[in-house]
Amino acid sequence: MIYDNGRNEYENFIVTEDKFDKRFLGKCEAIMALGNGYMGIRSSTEERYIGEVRDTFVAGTFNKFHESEVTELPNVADVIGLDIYIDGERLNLEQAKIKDYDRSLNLKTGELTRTVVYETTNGNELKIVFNRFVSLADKHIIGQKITILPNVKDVNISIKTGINGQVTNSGVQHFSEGEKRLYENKYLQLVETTTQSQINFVINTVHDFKINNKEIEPDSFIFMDRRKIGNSYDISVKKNEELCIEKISNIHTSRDKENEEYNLDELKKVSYEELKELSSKGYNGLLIRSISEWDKIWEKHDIKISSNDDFDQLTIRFAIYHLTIMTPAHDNRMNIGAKGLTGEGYKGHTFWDTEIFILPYFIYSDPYIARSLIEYRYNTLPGAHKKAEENGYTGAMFPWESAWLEDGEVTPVWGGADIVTGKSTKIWSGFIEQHISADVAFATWQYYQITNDEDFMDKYGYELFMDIAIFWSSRLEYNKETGEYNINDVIGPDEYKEHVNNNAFTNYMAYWSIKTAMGYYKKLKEQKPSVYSRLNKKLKLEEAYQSWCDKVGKIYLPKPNEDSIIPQDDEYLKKEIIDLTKYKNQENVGEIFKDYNLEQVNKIQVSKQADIMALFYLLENLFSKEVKVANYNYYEPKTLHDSSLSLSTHCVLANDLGDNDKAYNLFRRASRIDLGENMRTSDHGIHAASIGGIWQCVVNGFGGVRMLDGILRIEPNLPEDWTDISFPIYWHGDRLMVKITKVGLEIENVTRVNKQIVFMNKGKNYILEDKICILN
Ligand code: IFM
Repeated sequence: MIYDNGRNEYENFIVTEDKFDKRFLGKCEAIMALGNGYMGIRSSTEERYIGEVRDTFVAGTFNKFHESEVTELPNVADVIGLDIYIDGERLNLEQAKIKDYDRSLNLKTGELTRTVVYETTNGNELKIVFNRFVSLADKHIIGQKITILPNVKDVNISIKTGINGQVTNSGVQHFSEGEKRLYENKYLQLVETTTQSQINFVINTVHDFKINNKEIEPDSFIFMDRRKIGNSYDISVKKNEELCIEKISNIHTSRDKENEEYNLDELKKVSYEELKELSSKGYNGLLIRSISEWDKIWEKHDIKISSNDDFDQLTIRFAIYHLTIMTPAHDNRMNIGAKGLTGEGYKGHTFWDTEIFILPYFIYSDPYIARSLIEYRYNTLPGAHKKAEENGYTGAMFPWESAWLEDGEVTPVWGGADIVTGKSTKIWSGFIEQHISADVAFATWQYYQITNDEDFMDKYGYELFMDIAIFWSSRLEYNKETGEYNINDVIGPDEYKEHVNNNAFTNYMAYWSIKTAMGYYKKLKEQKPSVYSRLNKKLKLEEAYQSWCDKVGKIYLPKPNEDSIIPQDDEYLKKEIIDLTKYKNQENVGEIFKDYNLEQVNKIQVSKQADIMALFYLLENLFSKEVKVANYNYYEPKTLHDSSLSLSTHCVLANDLGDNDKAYNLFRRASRIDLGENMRTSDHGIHAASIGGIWQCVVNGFGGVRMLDGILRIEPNLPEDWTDISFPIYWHGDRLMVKITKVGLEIENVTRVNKQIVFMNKGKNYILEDKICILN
């Protein structure tokens, strides 16, 4: 991989693969994926290879293939793939004598470009340039352009191209076949319908050809096959002539918000007409529209980092790019998958990754989108109630993995191999990883405190809080011996510890959820009688409040022991301690499972990811620095960072605790999870939470931005290698530009909705009006 190919306006905006290696197709398919939140397409090459994973996803279009399987995001018919034959020889880089190769994703424009110069077996030399984008302006549009230039001799070129529904999710076909049709001898259309959720997909595509910029109409021949429609084109191209093929496609579904009223015939017509109209603008015309939307993204969100290593600047842009393309900002019935829209990993499901790792970026940078993502949780309340009922509780028990609004829990039950039993490992998270309900409450609170969006709270936020507190109250278990309430048999954030009692993170967060709901209960009763009476009717609030009052003070909250260590759960500190050096130095995550199965790992003091550290990060004010340091030093050496969610939290914590070098080192490791040199880490898709975590490292960590009990705190601590950084944040509806240098901090209120904004720095309160500078 090459990271410094960008020049001038594209400096630190370009990610490049400089060598074709079929062993590592997955890496660039995922990290160079294209998308716009409506859809995402893995960047598999046009020509096919064994080992490729060719995926196109449309957000929120889940399907359940069979009763025995869980709902997943189906892989939609492919328009990207096509076969190119040069004098009868299929383009295949495995066999070609490659003279030049470059595949680059331009993060600034969202365009993917691949240039190949190669020698054919009959002594010709061809330069082929492939360009591609998924439009950020016209969200249904995919543009492709292929330019072919024979350098030595004339050639006959054949192209087989169209729409290919013969794709699956690892072998599972989610679609029944629909109509295939060629219109006006030019426009191809394929209809397919998901087998269970009955979502209609209409995919259209059209091709245009030019030689030396002059339109041509090559001989064509239509073909149809099961779930497949296409055209073959034959074209003769002379030496040094340039053949340019443009393929413009669109995808529409019956789940599109704007299509709720449409029937299939109308959808076919509308989508076909859209393609006709938009394709007339040509690849370049459509690309320009898309780029102008990308320009707005960069203008609004770009973060400038002056570092000794330019990779740091590229990294944050890589994060902003992916945060943009992974997010279905257009529809509050949808959320972000743990792999975004870049792979089949985790089946497109939403986890706490959104609330704790990704939402902070949106809350501080694009609150409108943050609101939509939390509204999704509100819309999934029927599923959360269903889950609570199935488990004998009341209130909102959010599913660990979430898909359709009404689904409830969709975590698969069986996972990877158990090296001891030879069976599949049971995935307990869907049954007992329950902190997600508190995570949703926390995100709701964070959104509210940072935006002051009272309308959101009235419509959704207060209700979420009340419903979540009702769940926790019903979940608490009374311990007669201690007279306290426990939460037994759970998995905390650290998934290497299953069936534990009193996971500190879960207990504290449950306590915090109830406490905060109680505060809101009083506020509603006193200040918002109509909201109160609506919710009281719906949720029997008075009764609920009584139970919160009875229980909240008796919830068991694990306290620091004589060494200041908070037990992660009732048993953790009693477990065996082993030498973890081998696994701490591993190149790939999960090496421990080559030696132990999960049951054995359960018995060792080893953690997969941040657990107590995540608690310190969220409820920062509850713990002293001394306790934080002691716990960091105790737990981090036992943490393998086998989850991509771990490094960024540790980075922020290390920075808070004053170990700036360690923090920077952790940041560099976090930023390499997807973008780095390891060619295997992203095979199943990028790590969405870790990408949100990169932003957290930069803004919450080194930038020192935090909301503490409703107050803005900005307390930067730049790495040694950085000279300055600047970034925008939104606070109570105002856009603030924060600039941090080695000598101090400058904050400007660009929008001035609020006359004054109070913020804290090093224990002192400041008032921001227009602009303020604080010297170190
Ligand atoms: O949500 C995470 C979890 O914390 C660790 N395993 C992967 C999940 C999805 O990213």
